[in-house]
Amino acid sequence: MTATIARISADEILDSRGNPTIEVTVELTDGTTARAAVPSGASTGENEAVELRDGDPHRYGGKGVRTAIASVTDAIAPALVGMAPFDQAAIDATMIEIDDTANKSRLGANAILGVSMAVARAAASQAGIPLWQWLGGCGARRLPMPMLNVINGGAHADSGLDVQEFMIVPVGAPSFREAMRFAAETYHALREVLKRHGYTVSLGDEGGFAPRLPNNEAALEHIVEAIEDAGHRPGRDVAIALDPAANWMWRDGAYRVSGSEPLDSGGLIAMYERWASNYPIVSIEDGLAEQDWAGFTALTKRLGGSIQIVGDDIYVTNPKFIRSGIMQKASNAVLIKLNQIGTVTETISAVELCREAGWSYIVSHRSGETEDSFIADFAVAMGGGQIKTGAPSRGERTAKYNRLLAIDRALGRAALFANPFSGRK
Ligand code: 2PG
Ligand code: MG
Repeated sequence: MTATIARISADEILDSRGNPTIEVTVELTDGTTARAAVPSGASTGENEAVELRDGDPHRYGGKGVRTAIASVTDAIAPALVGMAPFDQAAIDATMIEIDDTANKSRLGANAILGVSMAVARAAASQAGIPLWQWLGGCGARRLPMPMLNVINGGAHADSGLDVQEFMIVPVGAPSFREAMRFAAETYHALREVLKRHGYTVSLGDEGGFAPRLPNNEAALEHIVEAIEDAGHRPGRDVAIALDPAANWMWRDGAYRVSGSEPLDSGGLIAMYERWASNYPIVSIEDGLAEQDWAGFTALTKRLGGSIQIVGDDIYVTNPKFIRSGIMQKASNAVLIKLNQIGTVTETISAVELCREAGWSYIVSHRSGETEDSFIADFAVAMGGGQIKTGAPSRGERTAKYNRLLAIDRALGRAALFANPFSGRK
């Protein structure tokens, strides 16, 4: 007889910023136990599914998750006990039905996602196969190209930089393992470059450096210098990806970028165009603010032929918004975050939409993470060939990279790894 769900419980643990988050445990009737912990963003999109916080100022500054835990134990568990863990879609649909809101605000997306992920793990464990194989099937064997955030700005650091994430992409590496070597070497070279120029090398939320540089161009310059110092060729071996997270720059009807007059969409796009011609940039995420759909379309028209244009806050992994994006040609790629939408099933639907449109998709961490490495397995399972999960430093980031190294080892010669940008530039 197939095991069914016997018990679901939840605990309040800490994320990498020291804020509480939820960890869910699912136990099956045969004793199989699986856990999952939920991450949390700082630069969130307006339409993300709601993360339930207690709001009690006497505990964790209002950020406690006891109400989300109560959602799991009092509302979700009674409905799911007795169901088969293999019925991921039915389990997620049941939680969506009980919640009965458009943005998961009754039960909390943190409660729902914790259960959804833990159920997937329990199912994989019951089936006796790794999570990436359970979610991706026997064809899953593509390791993702990593995008590693090496200079942190925006809402992730007090570096004063407008661009939230300056990432390196080891495009010329022949394997995932070598990609991690290229990245770690460049990261260490960057530390020396920054020190040489007199900057501090303290870290931001995602493990990248948070130097108080005079402007965004200085960050790009120093990264190119670091790639060379590490013995790699800028653009050929290691390229650059940006997440300006432009919501952060949009104030009082204009984009505010230090060292420049207030800009409209056209001005900001012209600035990206300049950067793209001066530096080896392969991808720009959230180049415009989330309400600036026309700006997104204009940026895609302008640079989308040669560069990956990614939507994050504008789509919030929600098939409804991704569908509009496809109609409006607002980008050519989507950032995929499980907790923006709140269930494994809906996240897979978002990925399927990208595939149908011939768009790229990048599985992503959040700036507030845990040691949970679910997204590493998820990235291999979805086969999109890209992941972004921070610097090659700090345990909550290396947990994902190290899990991918383990999957790479398990796949051995069957592993596939390719430069997703080779056809573009
Ligand atoms: C982003 C993410 C992850 P946050 O904007 O892409 O890097 O940041 O989790 O703070 O939304
Ligand atoms: Mg983003």
